Amino acid sequence: MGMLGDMKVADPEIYKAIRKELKRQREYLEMIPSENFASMNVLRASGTMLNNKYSEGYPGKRYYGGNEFVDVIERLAIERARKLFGVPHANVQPYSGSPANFAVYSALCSPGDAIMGLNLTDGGHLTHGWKASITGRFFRSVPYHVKEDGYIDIQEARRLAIENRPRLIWIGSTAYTRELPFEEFATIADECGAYLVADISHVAGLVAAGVHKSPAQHAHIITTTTHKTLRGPRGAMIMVTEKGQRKDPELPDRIDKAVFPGLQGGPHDHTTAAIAVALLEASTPEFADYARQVVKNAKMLGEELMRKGVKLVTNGTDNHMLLINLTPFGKSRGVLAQEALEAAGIVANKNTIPKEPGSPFYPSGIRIGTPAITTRGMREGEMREIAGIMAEVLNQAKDYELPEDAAKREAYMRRYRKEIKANKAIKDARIKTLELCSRFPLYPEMRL
Ligand code: DSN
Repeated sequence: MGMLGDMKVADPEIYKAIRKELKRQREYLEMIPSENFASMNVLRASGTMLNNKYSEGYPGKRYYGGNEFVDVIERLAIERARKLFGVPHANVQPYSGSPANFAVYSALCSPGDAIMGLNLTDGGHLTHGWKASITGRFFRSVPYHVKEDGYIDIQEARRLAIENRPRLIWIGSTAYTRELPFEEFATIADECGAYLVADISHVAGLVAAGVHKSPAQHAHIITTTTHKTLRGPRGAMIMVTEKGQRKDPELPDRIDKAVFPGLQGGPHDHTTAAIAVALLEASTPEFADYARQVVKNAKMLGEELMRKGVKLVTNGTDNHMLLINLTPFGKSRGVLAQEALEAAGIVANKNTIPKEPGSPFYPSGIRIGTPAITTRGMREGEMREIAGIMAEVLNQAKDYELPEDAAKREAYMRRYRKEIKANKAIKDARIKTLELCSRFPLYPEMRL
């Protein structure tokens, strides 16, 4: 019997949707930089009966009985996180990245405190103080930006930090393609007495493999999701560094209390087990090879795209991600390009670019990444092929222009989708992406 047992009979609707999703993942090039394909063992661990347990508290100090084996699992996850990232304290219970970040605020800040993070449309994350996030409403958010060349404006950040004396400074991003300047931000935070929190959600796998600088010597706290380049289950961790402990010996305890009972109830023990499995995998030489290849692939993809006239923010990448600026490339914008790419079998996401002339919902960029396609085994040769396909698709979409009048946009999109699906070059591109996917089978051993 397959992974889903008798679900085909017991719940045919969900069974069918899961089957279709597996087929979609197998037959599309997954290029959203925050997504990846977890190993079978990570999926197996997160699909266990650990789902059934309540374990409020921490190993050895639980509010429920029956946690003998959950304690073993959580201790292993903590130990592996500490070793992999070189930190003295790890909390593996946050449900995901946003609650992890909010737990950090709740451990360190009071409502109204000044906080700083990279502005969302410059590549920062919602939870780093964006106005639509609760973090931009509960705290006095002072965003810093990137410069004209797309690199973080360290001088502006320093000036703002000295003027505003923030309690907490974030260094991290969702759409920044260059190495994060941990050291420079540590100097700024130290100068103004702030806590420096490195949110390495995107690059955690690269940091673990030594392919991206580690923040462990520079930040006081590190947060990360576990499912992006780290290739684990959907979850998150908060780590306190030695520097953090020196600044405040109570910090580990304050973080733990902020997660539980401050913000969360019972940890998701099945996720904790899967995090532990992923951390063990991430400590292997094979994973280091994988992470190196992720970056090589992103660099190659970027070079090839630029050779074909596609403009990239910062003209390239140091990590797993590329940010395409569509403004010089015809009239098409993120939403149109995303749909055209998907019709051709490439899943990417529309994204804001620095000095965004549109809005977060109708942005001017496309964000792509190589973590998932590298997990499938693709290398530089395939990146050249993909760059060719992408450039052709973007070319097909480039003369379409979203109406200024928001009321006309829905009808326009319906017409656009029809035309794009009927477009010969896009149909040809779809044949090529299907062929590429079939050369690099995903989860070949998985039976549903
Ligand atoms: N959704 C994540 C990303 O795509 O980067 C951030 O929360």
